[in-house]
Amino acid sequence: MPTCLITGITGQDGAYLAQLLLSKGCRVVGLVRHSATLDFVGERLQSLGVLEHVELMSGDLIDLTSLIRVVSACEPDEIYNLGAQSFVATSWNEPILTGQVTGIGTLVMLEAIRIVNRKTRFYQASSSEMFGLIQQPKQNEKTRFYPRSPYAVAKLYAHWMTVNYRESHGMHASSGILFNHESPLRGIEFVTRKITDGVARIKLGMAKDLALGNLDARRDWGHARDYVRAMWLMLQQEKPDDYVVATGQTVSVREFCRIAFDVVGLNWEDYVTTRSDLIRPAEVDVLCGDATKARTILGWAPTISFSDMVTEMVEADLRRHSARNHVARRPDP
Ligand code: NDP
Ligand code: GDR
Repeated sequence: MPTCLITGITGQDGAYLAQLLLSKGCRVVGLVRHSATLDFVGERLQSLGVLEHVELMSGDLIDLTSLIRVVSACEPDEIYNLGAQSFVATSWNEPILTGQVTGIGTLVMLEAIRIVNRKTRFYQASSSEMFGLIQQPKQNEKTRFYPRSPYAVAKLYAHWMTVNYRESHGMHASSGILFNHESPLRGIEFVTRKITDGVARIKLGMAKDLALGNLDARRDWGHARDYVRAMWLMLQQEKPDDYVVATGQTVSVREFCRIAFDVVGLNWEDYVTTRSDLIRPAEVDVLCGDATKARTILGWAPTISFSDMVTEMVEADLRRHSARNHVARRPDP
């Protein structure tokens, strides 16, 4: 029974990955940051019914000693490094923290592995944001990078460090260059979840409109449940490598709005407004991935369609808000 350590286990991908690894019979250990509100640490894990099946150990990606302690104690066969300051817009306001956690944090984990046991397999959560100002219409593993945000620059540093440790120290270190992936567990600040949450609130009479930034931005959106499977497949290969994971289709924010409002029978143009302060200092206009390598070598392909994903997200937000409304309106006994 392999032991797997997940950093970022409290995030969207961490929760789905924990569920997948448990279903494969793995022992799952999660790194969690100390927090004064520790009660809420497992909300996503709880929603998938896996919280009581994972072991949580405290530590922080920017603290080498905590990582050495955790890696020594749980002796993982595989480490999935998903922990990051992952919200692109925040990275302009907190560029140094983003560099420390998202960039240097990866190096700290690689060092912990080199010191404790360099046979441990390592997965790095690289990002399509590294392509930024795209250099070719469909991006694959050979496409030149052009990061456009402090987040993307930090991810690029972490990506090359992963490659470097593979080449310098012979480590089984792989990097998944994942394009955007969403789900009902997506953080509320990301545009897809902001839209589906907004749709639910408008439908239930809790909000009148929804303010967004650049409606013309286009992304290659898949489902997180499909994408964590690709992470696991990468670490099951004999040789470490880098893989693009994407659907190969690109959809605009505007089109996402139309489809999400359609789910509840509303016309998006009656509700969506734009606000200039939500426009980014440097935008990534369009991303579209070519996952031929993942398909060929890993046998990976997405299974959940875009429209099914949007429907699942809208319905989950409707249920969540309806339940809250119900509790709020219940008369005193
Ligand atoms: P989330 O933002 O949902 O989760 C981020 C996780 O990182 C949280 O568990 C958070 O913990 C943890 N974290 C933050 N700072 C630290 C720290 N200093 N030490 C330890 N843990 C920390 O991200 P996703 O699940 O969406 O993404 C997972 C990874 O994949 C991230 O690295 C992201 O950048 C990358 N990625 C995501 C894509 C996507 O579309 N989702 C696409 C490509 C890459 P806490 O709960 O305490 O805040
Ligand atoms: P992204 O995701 O930056 O691609 O990073 P996000 O959902 O934040 O933005 C996608 C696009 O939508 C545009 N947009 C808005 N975005 C947000 N958040 N809020 C808005 O109101 C809004 N209006 C328009 C953005 O400008 C952008 O073009 C995600 C993260 O998960 C990263 O960690 C990951 O690496 C990449 O995906 C791949």
